[in-house]
Amino acid sequence: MAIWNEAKECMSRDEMSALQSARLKKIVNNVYHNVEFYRKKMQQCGIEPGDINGIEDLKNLPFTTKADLRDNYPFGLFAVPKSQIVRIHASSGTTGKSTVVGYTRKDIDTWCECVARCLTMAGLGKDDVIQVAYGYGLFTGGLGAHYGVEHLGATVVPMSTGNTKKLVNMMIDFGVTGLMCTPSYLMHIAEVIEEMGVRDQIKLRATLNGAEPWTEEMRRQVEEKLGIQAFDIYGLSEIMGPGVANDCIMHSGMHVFEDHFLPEIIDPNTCESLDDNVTGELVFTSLTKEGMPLLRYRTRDLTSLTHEPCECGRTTARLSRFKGRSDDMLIIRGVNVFPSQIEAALLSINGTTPNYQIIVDREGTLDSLQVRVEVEEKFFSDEIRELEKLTKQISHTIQQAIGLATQVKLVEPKTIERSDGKAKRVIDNRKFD
Ligand code: DLL
Repeated sequence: MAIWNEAKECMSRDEMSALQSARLKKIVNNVYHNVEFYRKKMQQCGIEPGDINGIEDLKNLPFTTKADLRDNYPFGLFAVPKSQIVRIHASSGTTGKSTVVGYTRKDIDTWCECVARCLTMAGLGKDDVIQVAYGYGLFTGGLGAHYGVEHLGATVVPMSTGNTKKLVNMMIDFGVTGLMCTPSYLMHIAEVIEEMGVRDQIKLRATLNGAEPWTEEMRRQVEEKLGIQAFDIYGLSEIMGPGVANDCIMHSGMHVFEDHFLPEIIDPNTCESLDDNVTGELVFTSLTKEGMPLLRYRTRDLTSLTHEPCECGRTTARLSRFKGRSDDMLIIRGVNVFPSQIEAALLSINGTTPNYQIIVDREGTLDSLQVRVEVEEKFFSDEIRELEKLTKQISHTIQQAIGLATQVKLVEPKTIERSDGKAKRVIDNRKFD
């Protein structure tokens, strides 16, 4: 099995810690002297760069949040003069100002290398033809993936999102073997391939899917549908974009490129560090970023870490599949519910598809939860009894998973709106003001 950068992906834990410590000291010194925001924050905490001697001192550094990025809009957190910034990306979010990220030439090179590592993990190489069907533009998905494919030396087909039939036709005509898009768009592409009856004409082998949470069950379904291997790719604009972590052929967690991004898991309420294999909020410190290095950035993503070496030979820490984001968590009748729990429950049942929507309403003071899910066509042609049996089975399984009674509505295939970017799974009609 090929590894893109064996020296960095397979080093011993001691070597990795030494590298991270040296890089951390450098980055802390850099932000202290070049970013007023960090200098003030560190002064408020009574810390000077000389107090940070290695990763064991990480816990003394202040956190950074999305609000800090917004408050310093647009360029307040840049650590280099604007003349050294060669690219800007931004994410809009649902409220307020965009969060803006700037990259130097070296940052772009690092990003390309990280994406090339991800593609290599998925078994792709320079002989492959890879379609990028993430959105191109301010979103990091399209351009981030694009330049990574070029760096690998493979052939990139910059599809962006939108015309799915054209994408499928080109997949056939160009002999496409790799595809990068969101998991929900991959499901839609699989449906279109089925509708067009061209499954036996595609040469697709591997897909890299991320930018939104998805479950193991969804991965298995889509792999089976297309006869491919689907890999989970993680990233966020504030830290880099796609390519912060990726899962390997063992599919037992996403390897973090720890030589560039130092991960921690904290309790989101107390901010205390948590041990390996305990779920909490993922926090990253940039170790090599020049344009906009961040200290202890709170991602809001909920997952756990392990430092056990992987059977693939890589020694880098791995993240477990994401449970969701702390701000995705719904509180329904006082119970904490993550959409991923509902997805996993749904897809454990034969005949359901990963096309679903969660609708939360409030009647008087009582919250109600409805799950609309598409089921295979045959249930609608079968006797009504079959449909009722399946509805009952699904509500029972969801209730077991989340501890709440749920109204389940089975709908016919292609009733729920498809997305070519991040899917909108939850419609929360409650008013909180
Ligand atoms: O979504 C970057 C990206 C593009 C990653 C393409 C992978 C592929 P943002 O728009 O800043 O950046 O959103 C980042 O998306 O904090 C997670 O909540 C979520 N996310 C990204 N990848 C995954 C994944 C891009 N594999 C936010 N699993 C992150 C679960 C993911 N959630």
